[in-house]
Amino acid sequence: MNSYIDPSSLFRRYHNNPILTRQKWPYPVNAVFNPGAVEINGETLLMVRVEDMRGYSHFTLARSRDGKTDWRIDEKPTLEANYQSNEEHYGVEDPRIVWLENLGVYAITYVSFSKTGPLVSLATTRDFITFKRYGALLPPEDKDASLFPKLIKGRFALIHRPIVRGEAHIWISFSPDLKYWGEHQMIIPSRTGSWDSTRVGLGPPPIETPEGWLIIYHGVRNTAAGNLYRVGLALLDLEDPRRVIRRSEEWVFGPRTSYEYIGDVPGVVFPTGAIVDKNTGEMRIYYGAADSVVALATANIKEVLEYLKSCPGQKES
Ligand code: M1P
Repeated sequence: MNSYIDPSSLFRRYHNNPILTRQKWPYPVNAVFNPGAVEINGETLLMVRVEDMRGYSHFTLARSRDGKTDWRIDEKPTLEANYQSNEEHYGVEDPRIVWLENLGVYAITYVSFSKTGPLVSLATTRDFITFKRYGALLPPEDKDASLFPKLIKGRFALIHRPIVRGEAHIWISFSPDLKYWGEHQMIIPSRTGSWDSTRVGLGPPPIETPEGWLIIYHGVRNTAAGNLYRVGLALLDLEDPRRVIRRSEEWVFGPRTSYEYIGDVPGVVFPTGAIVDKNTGEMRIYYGAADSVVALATANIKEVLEYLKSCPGQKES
């Protein structure tokens, strides 16, 4: 008999959550949440979505030596939206960051709130001081996007979440140059009747592991009390990430605490950044809670992969 791994034991909340709040911000804001995460020179850098008192968002950096304590927050916005443009007219949201070795840059995919709806946009940077904007990658409505941190068979690969006829599933697309995108394919659909029946969307960027690309995603169920945002897992083939090797039937993390239930949008855990300590196997998952604060959960990547290997493979369609 297979030993049962309790999925709710995999992600453990940091005891000093939430780690970042609007009260700690150096200037007046409404909320801080859904940060991109990256490790640079041994420091953890969070690119935090900051919502101002108009309801528009920009990004501000917070840095910590251990990724848990003593956060140093930039005194002013690090990347403001270009409010004059159509693309970023209502602000920028939910960054995901990868290091692109082949270009020697960090790539930030984010949601631009355009006049015609949410778009997936791209900016690159070497130093998180100056940024090169590439504009929108695909037409609206699209969100929850990240590049893979390496080329797949010589091409860039992007996971994203278009809305097609009201349905919100996770897709993958490929590009030779970050400009022209094609071979669009749905890979992780929402599941009727399940905890992720209403919508799904990518969380942190795909994480390369010996077992495949680890995908942490959010799933939404619409309930009588509103939407519930929880977290599930999937594993994609390393060579061909269009192939889903495993997908959890259960959610592994969901709202339980007061800071996940009391805020602008109650009942939301929304991971957008993850950093794996290669020495200890500890994975730090940074998430927005209730669209109001930044919180941290930790997991052991080996345990996560063991659990995923016990999950069903994707049925061939
Ligand atoms: O309010 C919860 C989240 O809702 C949206 O996510 P999605 O469209 O994937 O359901 C996003 O706007 C996100 O920023 C927000 O945290």
